[in-house]
Amino acid sequence: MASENETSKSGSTDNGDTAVVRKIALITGITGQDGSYLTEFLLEKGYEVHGLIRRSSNFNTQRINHIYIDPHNAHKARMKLHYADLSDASSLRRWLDIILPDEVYNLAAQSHVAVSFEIPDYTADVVATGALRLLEAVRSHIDATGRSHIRYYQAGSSEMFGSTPPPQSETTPFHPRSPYAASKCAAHWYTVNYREAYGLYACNGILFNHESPRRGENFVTRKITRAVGRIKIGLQSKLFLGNLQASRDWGFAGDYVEAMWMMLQQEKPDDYVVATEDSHTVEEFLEVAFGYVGLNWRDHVVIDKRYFRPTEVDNLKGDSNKARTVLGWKPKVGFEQLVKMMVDEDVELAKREKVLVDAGFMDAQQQP
Ligand code: NDP
Ligand code: GDR
Repeated sequence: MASENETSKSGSTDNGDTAVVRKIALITGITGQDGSYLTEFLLEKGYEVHGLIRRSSNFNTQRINHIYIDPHNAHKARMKLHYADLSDASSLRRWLDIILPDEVYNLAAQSHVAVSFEIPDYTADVVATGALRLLEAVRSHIDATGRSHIRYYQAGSSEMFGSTPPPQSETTPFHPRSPYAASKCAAHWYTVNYREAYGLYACNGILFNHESPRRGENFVTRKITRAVGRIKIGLQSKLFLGNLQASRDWGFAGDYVEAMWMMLQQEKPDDYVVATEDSHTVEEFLEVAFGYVGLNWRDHVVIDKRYFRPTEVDNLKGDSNKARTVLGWKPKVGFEQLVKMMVDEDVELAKREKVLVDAGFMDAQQQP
């Protein structure tokens, strides 16, 4: 049976199946945490999903390998990957013309706040100008093809609120505190401008921090849960961290990608804050994560000044009333459940590493 995003076409394919016209999504940043959850979510809804990946000297598709089907199996493979880069405008336009997507999700970014102080120029090029390049590619693609039904999602961030005190909603002024956050503000306003200037169906999701077992290992939550797993299994003893007093509104990435999709299903495009409305300090995260496996974080954590930022964002806590009432979205996973989910997975991962270390295939310092 066709799902809500498929339309059955009369006739049959070479292998006798009924042909189906599917909605097509194009995702930048498909190899990232959110890209992987969004792809699973859209495949489940019956979409054909195309992801843009950038060239890397190592394979960078670990988060989506489990859903990858060799394209030679053409009738089974509904996720397809293509080389492109947000710094390369012509590649973006070319893939739009070939893929003909119904929905475009711009998730690609140099997404690490601390790293953006080290590579500000590159961060602005990818996060701010990259979003502009993609918006312009969509606009010119529509001009050339008349495909005006195309919808665009921009991955905005609670970092844009920066030093403005909580609770933060769609009407809260931005005060960015890093090159990353300032670049996300630019991307936000480019998106608003393309909506107003060209009538593009374009939405900004202003998402508060969201985590998962697939979170990059240099974000604080995953850094902590990786260390908890490795300390518990005996592969590590110390964890070096920076500011423990910052508060974040942490949700589960799997819940948040659903909100992205919901934004693009509305009659009119708009901007939405997505948040749990519950905030905790890094120290509270440590308490729950270490406590869950019977450890005391104070025995292991060492404060290292290198992890402090030139300007910090002290306190983020969202007001997601609009998303809850208009989209009907709400988070399913709470703070403690999220921490425990991540610790459980990372204890299992550390056990597998231990097997490799014991067999001499891996150094205890090394992480696969
Ligand atoms: P990740 O860092 O996990 O993923 C970023 C993705 O962008 C990766 O696929 C990466 O590719 C890709 N990428 C980086 N640079 C380029 C480039 N120049 N061209 C093309 N692709 C590129 O981020 P998340 O999944 O956590 O976040 C998704 C988006 O949401 C980001 O824009 C982030 O800034 C934003 N966001 C995230 C929040 C969160 O809490 N997770 C909260 C609010 C906003 P590769 O795998 O090769 O590195
Ligand atoms: P954030 O996430 O900056 O909120 O950006 P991160 O996990 O990096 O930092 C959260 C808080 O923890 C403090 N901290 C440390 N952070 C890191 N990374 N490493 C440490 O050792 C450490 N010690 C303390 C930080 O100072 C900060 O206060 C994330 C990213 O996903 C962005 O892309 C996204 O836009 C925002 O969330 C919303």
